[in-house]
Amino acid sequence: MHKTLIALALLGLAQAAQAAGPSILAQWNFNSNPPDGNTSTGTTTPNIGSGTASLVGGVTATFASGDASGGSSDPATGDDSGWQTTTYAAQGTENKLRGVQFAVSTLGWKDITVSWDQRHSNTAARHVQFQYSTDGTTFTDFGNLFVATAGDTWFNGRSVNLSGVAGVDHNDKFAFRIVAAFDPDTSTYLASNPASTYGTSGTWRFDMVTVQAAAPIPEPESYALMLAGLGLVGWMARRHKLV
Ligand SMILES: [Ca+2]
Ligand SMILES: [Ca+2]
Repeated sequence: MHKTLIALALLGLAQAAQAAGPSILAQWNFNSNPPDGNTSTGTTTPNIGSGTASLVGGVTATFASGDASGGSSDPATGDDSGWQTTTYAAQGTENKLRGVQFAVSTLGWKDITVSWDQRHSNTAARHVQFQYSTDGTTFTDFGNLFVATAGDTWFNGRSVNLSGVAGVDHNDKFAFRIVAAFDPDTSTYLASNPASTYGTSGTWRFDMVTVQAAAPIPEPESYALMLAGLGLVGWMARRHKLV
């Protein structure tokens, strides 16, 4: 009985310790797997975890270099692709209705953060809105607009922290969008390069799209084991004092 309790307690504590760190639920590096030495080929299948990537509105996509124009944070060399998107909305239309979408189950996890690298071409939209969904169909703006300060430039490590946002944790319908937004002051798209004019053929290129959870949501059995462990420690402490 005694040995069984100790074993259970150790198991519970070990599980809790093992599960304590952050975990990547899904990541897209868009690189061909296996590498083929050609950055104009790639994949929208995640390189870590599982999820789906799709296009929003009339946006079209190909693959292009993740190393060019300063490069993304992808450590891959030789065959580093990014997801090259274009065919954005005509000037003055479809605010926040064109971009990219990713769906990733957060079942069993909490405190979700999303990060990504994004290259703006000179004529691509300057303003970027992040949106999330808890049902996979209705999307809500989250956070401030990201604003490009130049064109033909990668902006690496854009991120949003969805900790505490209702419905995001432990949800197999979680999804998010990164969409082109009007300049809030003029209700028109501005070009990423201040010297350029916005155009529908401007491109946004994505790389290292990463969904991370800060912590798992412990299973009831883990709680029970942890409580058993704590109970045992208390019992041993009391016993020690009495001796
Ligand atoms: Ca390739
Ligand atoms: Ca890449």
